[in-house]
Amino acid sequence: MSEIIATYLLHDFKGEHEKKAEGIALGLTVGTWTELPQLVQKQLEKHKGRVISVTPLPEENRANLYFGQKVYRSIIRIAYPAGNFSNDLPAILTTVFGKLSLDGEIKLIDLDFVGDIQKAFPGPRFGITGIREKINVFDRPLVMSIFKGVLGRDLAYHNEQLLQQALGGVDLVKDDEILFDQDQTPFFDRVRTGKTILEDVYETTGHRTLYAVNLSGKTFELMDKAERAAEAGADALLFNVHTYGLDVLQALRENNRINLPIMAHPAYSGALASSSFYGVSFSLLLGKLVRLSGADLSLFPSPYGNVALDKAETLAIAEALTKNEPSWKKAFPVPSAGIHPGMVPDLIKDFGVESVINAGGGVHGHPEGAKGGAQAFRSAVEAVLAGKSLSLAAREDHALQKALALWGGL
Ligand code: 1AE
Repeated sequence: MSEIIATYLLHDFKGEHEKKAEGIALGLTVGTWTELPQLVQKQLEKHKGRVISVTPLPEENRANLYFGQKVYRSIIRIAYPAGNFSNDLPAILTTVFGKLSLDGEIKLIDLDFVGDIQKAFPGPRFGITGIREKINVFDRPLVMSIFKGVLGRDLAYHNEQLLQQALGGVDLVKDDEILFDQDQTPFFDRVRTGKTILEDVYETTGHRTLYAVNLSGKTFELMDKAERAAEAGADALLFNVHTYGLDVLQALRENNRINLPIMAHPAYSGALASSSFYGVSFSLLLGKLVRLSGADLSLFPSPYGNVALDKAETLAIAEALTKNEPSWKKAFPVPSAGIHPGMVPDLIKDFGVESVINAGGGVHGHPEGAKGGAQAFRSAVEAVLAGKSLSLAAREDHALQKALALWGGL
């Protein structure tokens, strides 16, 4: 048997949640039930949604205050037979949270893919292990930096930033998600010149850095553009998946001519997942769904930076990306936004070694520029893994010392 089990958080003002759950299970599958003749009921039985559980939650003052009245809360789980939809996320999401997302105070918390339906979703092509193999780093969190302040600048400026970041020792450099294809630094020029620079760095230092170029443009142009990027020698793709849709990510992942890691950016996901009462949970959207659609890395706001998420939520995203799943490789959690070297001990404590530490301003804002910023991150990681405090490590490390003096952590 193959089915999708949806878990919802329900708030309402009457408290008849069993009745509501039954209404959803029938409404999103066979429509009405008890009024149907026996024969029709028999025919439709295999399409009928099934309420698995309705679990009342304790009253919450915050919810009562928000709605200005007493609110009843519960977690409800409903199973939808896989025979009701084609094996793709647009059909699944339309079934389990299509009209329902517009119908009252209800939030989609999780989806379980039970049985053969798992095979319809590829998961990451490379995953954590595949990316580690590409750069030959296996025993520490990876360090990534982000191009900053490159809008309106020319290719020479862009390339110099790339060089400095790579010389500082970052493992990955990604485009800013707001850098689209434009005249000063066209997409394919960034790919080609970036490749030459990073090859030179590898030959002179032995350090391998991968560059994730922002795949942007009209949806129908993406496939061809990504194929040509792969041919031109791109290392990886950055993809603003939530403005295009998860199924577009999956289509890129499933194209064997695009044999590249894909980095999912969380831009726009806040519009879908920020509410406590509506929308979709962050762990489902930025964790499970981007993983099974094929992202190798998923960025999300950390609990400590300038754009922060609740810590439990970030840990749930990381868990969804890295949990053992027979059908899908693990994807790298990339807690991001406002990260500086002083946060490295917390990042490693909370997200472990199988994560990517990612910073833009925290690299480029370093008093000695991007190279110094990158070095400070690498030193901070080294110190934490050696069990040293950052302030102790900074006594012998100039770049780290300057970073901690600027951003804190000494
Ligand atoms: C959550 C995404 C973070 C991101 O893409 C980005 O550009 C962060 O920049 P900084 O590190 O906050 O400067």
